[in-house]
Amino acid sequence: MTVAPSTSFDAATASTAYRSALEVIGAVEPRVAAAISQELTDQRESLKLIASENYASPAVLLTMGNWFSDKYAEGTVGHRFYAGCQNVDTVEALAAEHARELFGAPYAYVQPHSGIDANLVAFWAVLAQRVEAPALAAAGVRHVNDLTDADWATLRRALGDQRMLGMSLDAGGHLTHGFRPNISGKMFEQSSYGTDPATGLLDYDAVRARAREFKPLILMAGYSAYPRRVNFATMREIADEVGATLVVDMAHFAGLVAGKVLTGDFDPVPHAHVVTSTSHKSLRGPRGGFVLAQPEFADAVDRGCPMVLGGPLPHVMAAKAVAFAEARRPEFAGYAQQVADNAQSLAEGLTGRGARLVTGGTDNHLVLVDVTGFGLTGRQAESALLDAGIVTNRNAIPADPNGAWYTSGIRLGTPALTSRGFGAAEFDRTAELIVDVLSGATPTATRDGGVSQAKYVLADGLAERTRAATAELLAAHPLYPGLDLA
Ligand code: DSN
Repeated sequence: MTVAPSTSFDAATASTAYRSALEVIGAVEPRVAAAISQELTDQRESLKLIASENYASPAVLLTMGNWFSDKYAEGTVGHRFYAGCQNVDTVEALAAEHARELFGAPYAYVQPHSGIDANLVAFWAVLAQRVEAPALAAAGVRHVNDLTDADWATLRRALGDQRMLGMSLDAGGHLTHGFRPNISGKMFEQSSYGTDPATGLLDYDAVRARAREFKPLILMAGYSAYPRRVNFATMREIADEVGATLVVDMAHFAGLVAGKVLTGDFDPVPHAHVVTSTSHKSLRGPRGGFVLAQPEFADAVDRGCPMVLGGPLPHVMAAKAVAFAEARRPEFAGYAQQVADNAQSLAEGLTGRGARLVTGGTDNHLVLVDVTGFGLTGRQAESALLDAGIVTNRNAIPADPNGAWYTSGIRLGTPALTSRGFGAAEFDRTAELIVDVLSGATPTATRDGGVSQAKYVLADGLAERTRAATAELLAAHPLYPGLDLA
């Protein structure tokens, strides 16, 4: 069973709503109204395989365009620093309630604006709970403002002297897990665990050995380009053994957790001290973040605003409530299972046609293709596929010979096209088209006789033929069918 957002709304009503909205917008700045319309056309016409993107329902999207956007609401439900937050309280409480119920979590904080914000909230909550609180207790005070200057200087040094162990970037980890281009890399001394060079799979013994040696405050799990499940029960055992706090970033696979595809040891919520996520991606909600926590971290997480967040976005919290309510419906589990099944079909379609996948396959929503077998860099593969109407993104693979810019991989995800109603047959056809394009792309020579990492030529007519084939697939599974802006 596939469940597209298109099946869950009344097309005539949504068309009226959007036509009216565009008329109102167009009366002020017609170019913006035109760009909004064009974006729908472009999304309808592209074969979107970006693993982190999806299509939210009209109910989610419409919830974001209203006067909640105008309200400031620093603080928490019932405890705001501004008057007049009664309706914001309603939607924030609803979003948190739905999140707790959806994920079986004791506590949910729905204010983060994005995934990086959710991670920062989590990291500061761990620092507050594990480093600051004991320092305040030792000094016999309740608040940092009550510390002597000398104690405060000591605490600041202690806060800046903590360690995080996370998955390496080329194994599929994320920049916000302690890497230098992100502020988390400046907050923590970071070390990484990778994957087994032979299999590409996480090696839990190696993670344990590294954790014993490095003794991190935070053991970070989660990924943006690892195509397999992670055993969070084992990660928690490792964290407990070395006295670390387990933080799991489930942004990519939250939809599979919500839809009960990832359960037991593979569901992070019962095992992690703190779980962070985005609400879009496989969860199919609005752009935003949220945090789930065990009770001992709840108060510290609640201080996310003003610790690291600006005023919450009430219109987005309202949309989170709508999206979480959608994800609590039984049909969302069908959608999530289809996302995973489709990833299997895509993986089998690719390997059956000679492509090499990192880890040899998938058991989540994404596959990572090593394109060096086609004689291409990730950048060439990404561009060649785009020429042919297939939207992907290049990604490093473990021990990538082409570095983080050109890379040697492309990452493909199934959440968006599954929302359009694609099933196994469509993903097998998609695999065929991808292999055709990659096989028909040839890197060009550089002036000095080398091989370009960026430029390539496509076989005659290949882009046009592939575009025609993708158009056929997309026409059979229209995005938001019946939604008519004209
Ligand atoms: N940008 C997201 C992704 O594509 O995975 C993660 O931050």
